[in-house]
Amino acid sequence: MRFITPYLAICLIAITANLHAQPHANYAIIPAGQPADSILKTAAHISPSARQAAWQELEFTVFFHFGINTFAGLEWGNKDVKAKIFNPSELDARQWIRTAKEAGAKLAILVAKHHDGFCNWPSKYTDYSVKNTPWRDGKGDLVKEVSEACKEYGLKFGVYVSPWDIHSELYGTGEYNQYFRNLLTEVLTQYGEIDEVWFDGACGEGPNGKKQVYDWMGYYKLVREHQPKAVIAIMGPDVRWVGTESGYGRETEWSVVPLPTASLESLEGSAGSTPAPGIFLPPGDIMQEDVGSDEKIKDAAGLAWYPSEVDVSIRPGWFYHEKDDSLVKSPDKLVDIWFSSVGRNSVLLLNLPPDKRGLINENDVNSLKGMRAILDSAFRNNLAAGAAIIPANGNPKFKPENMTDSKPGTYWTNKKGSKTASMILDLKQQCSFNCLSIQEYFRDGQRVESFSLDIPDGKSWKTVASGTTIGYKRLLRFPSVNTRSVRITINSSRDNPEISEIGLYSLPERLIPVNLQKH
Ligand code: FUL
Ligand code: CA
Repeated sequence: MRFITPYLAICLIAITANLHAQPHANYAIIPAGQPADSILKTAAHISPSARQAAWQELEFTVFFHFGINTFAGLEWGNKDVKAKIFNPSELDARQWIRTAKEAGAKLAILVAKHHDGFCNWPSKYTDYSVKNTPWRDGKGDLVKEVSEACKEYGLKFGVYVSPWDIHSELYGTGEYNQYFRNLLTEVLTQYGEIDEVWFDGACGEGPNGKKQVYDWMGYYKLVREHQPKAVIAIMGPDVRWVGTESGYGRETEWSVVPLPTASLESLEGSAGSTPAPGIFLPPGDIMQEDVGSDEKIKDAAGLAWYPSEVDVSIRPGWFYHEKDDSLVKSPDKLVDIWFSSVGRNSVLLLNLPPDKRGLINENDVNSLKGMRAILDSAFRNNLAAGAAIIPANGNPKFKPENMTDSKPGTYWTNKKGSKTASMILDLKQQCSFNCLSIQEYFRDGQRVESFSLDIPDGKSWKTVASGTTIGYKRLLRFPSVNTRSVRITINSSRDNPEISEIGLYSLPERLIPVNLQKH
């Protein structure tokens, strides 16, 4: 023992503890034979990486699908579409970003290359790009223009680079992965900071009828090397596709999910080409209704913080088509989507496809303005802000007012190990409201499994709304109530719940879905 200094001993204890519970890591490998309650506790303490946490707090992000398909009238392209048809007459990336910013978006993701293979920047590795188009006499660079507009307006910038390539002759051959890595490197190194890299999983046929085996680990390695702050989304280890393109996330949405053995191998580094700790290949079954319940994780060999992103287009297609001009989603529809994505522990990624002029169409702009106006007015006045909060079993170290200080970094919790909680909010006057917003201090993990909101009913209480998971944020709508006090109960939780924010709001009644319009 004489070689073990106190410092070394502390390190060894830390390493051993880490192997078991992995506190504050965004994944855990579960040793065989762990009892279910210990797995649940581990799950409750898995927390987002710094890049995942920063991404989650963005809440609302936008996509721009724009490229050769905009002019060909296609969604996926075909190999015969000529580059020269790309010719936006009034392209103004500043208008795109201004529109996004005014709608409240915090990050914009540009399709740099879609499945058609056309590059929206003048790549030196292919002729199929903006450099062989009449736009800006072949001198344009859309990735540059959008990234610069993002900097000007203070939005974060992301890129979509599709590995599927309908045009490249190399696709399906041994050389394609190097070609794709070359394109990716250009995008990752020429445009300043990138905060999200979006990889679609589509793997169709190329021009020679062959499919490609993608080198995911090689792609991830480039992203981590050149853009360490960027989350790698969808076919990547940081952000999970919610599983639909409807705009509606799950009511029960866990950010911690089980990982299959293949992913564990890459997590542990035994796959050989692991680019960084925590990198894994996404599990294949993320479209199912239940991705992370107690039942799902009870036999897990590994768990990871893998939060959900809800992508949806403001139009029927991902690219602009004139015939869809009358089919732009209405402000009310977008607000419903907001409640069902941001309000269900997900980040909303709303696609705004610029038109053939290279502008976000007036119809889309108007819908976005309408959505923003509704949200601004709905969330302007938190009726719980000045409430006196009386918790039943609080931990005295945490002030109840932490839940109404508008600071996501402060929270209240109850006694350690206690998995239920209850609190009464005295609103100090009669108030009318129909919406509850509640947030967990997600940087410590996601824990709440069931909660409810009650109002006084004679000598007892009556439940007016209830939910399962909370996570980063949960919004519940219900028919308006008029009351001076409410009770919030956490009925079950994977460990002591940490609540960072509570809000009570009043929405126009038409925004309460019909199926919720009675108590
Ligand atoms: C899908 C693609 O196939 C669509 O064209 C679109 O880019 C969407 C966001 O992802 O999988
Ligand atoms: Ca707070």
